Amino acid sequence: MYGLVNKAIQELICQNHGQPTWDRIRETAGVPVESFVSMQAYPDEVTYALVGAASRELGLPVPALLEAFGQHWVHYTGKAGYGEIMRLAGTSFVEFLQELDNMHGRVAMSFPQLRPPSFECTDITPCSVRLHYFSTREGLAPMVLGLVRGLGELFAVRDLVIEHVVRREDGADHDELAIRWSRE
Ligand code: 1MF
Repeated sequence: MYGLVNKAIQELICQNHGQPTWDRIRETAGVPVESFVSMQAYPDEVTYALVGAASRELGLPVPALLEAFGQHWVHYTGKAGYGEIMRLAGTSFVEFLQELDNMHGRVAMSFPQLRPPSFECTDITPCSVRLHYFSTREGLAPMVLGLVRGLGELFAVRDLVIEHVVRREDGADHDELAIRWSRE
């Protein structure tokens, strides 16, 4: 994944636990890179190793870390200069979710090594949506939960509830999140 992802993980951990903890995590993960380059594509193994090492070092389950990371990603990319890409993608919470594939398409035009996931929205009502998540990668659905939570904050969605109702780890071909809220 692009270095931007690893940088965002680094920032989250440094913010919450400090530089010395991050240095230990990087070392346990066997990652020699001290500062990631945003526009450089790194092997996925680097990202998975960092998350695994953080889980052991902090005593937190991997899914909990991924969810926190997804939530952080929305705010991180907002301030890292991708706010414009994000704003182009929609003016409301559901509109944004519906535009995710187009947004990734725009990013992929400039960054050909991007392997974007794909999203589909069904069962849309004024206060709910079902989000289908298709990915070439495994185990990242908890991150998408966090991403949706972060977007909810961005769009000031009230009483957001997200349920992971269909799971690829149970043999389904993709993940599905049932999302509802009281008002936007
Ligand atoms: O393949 C990749 O490198 C990759 C990196 C990040 C693919 C996807 C993503 C973003 N995605 C990560 C979790 C899913 C991974 C998977 O299932 O394969 C999050 C997608 C997302 C979902 C909900 C709401 C917002 C989301 O992301 C917004 C977004 C997506 C991509 C970027 C920024 C915001 C992005 C921008 C520039 C990139 C890479 C990703 O590369 C750079 C970095 C710096 C300078 C130039 C290019």
